[in-house]
Amino acid sequence: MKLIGFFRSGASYRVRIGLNLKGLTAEHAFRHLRKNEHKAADYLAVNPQGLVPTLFTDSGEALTQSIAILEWLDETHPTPSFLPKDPLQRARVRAFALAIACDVHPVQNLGVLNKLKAYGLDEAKANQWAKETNYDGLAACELMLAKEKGPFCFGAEPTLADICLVPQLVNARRFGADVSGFKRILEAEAACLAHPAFAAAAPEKQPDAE
Ligand SMILES: N[C@@H](CCC(=O)N[C@@H](CS)C(=O)NCC(=O)O)C(=O)O
Repeated sequence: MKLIGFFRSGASYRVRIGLNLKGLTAEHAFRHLRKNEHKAADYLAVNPQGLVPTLFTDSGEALTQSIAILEWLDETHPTPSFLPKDPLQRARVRAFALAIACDVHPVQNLGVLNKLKAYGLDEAKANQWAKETNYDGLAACELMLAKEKGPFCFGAEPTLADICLVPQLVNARRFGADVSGFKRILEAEAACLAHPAFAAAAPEKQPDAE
């Protein structure tokens, strides 16, 4: 397998965690987002949205969208599962993961921030937008965990929820969101960061880290 990503990309970070949790190794290649390498013609040919990550399977198929990639990994390598067995808990885990992947991450993404600036918002206001998006989204996520046992988001094992949470916290802090009041989220993050699969996937540990 080959993963095309970028060290600071939260969506790439999710897939790195997923690969590590499954005990899989992949060749890593990079597209520098600030240098617009993800918009080059050769990359658009495999990822028409011009977004990282893309995962190439061993048979050369290009998979896009981190959640779809993680589901594919989970379906092709079922152990350990990214989802609990109980259907209700599965729905809760998915809801948490999608709250981040669909409703927080895309709204504060580089492309959106660049668009806001192109429409006249200055850098400080664009960053404020990203900070509030992260804070508001994570505040809702904290409430979603209120009745869930730790130490991970949904119990004793990491799930898709943790895979989405940890990278988003990096973004939230980068934009200055104060996450210190989110006790359950921080408990889950601490459990994740102590887990080798999460630790090895950290942005600063990647070969393209600056
Ligand atoms: N929903 C997509 C999001 C992918 C995405 O937005 N990737 C970001 C980096 S985290 C990106 O490529 N941004 C470049 C841009 O917005 O131009 C996924 O989960 O894979």
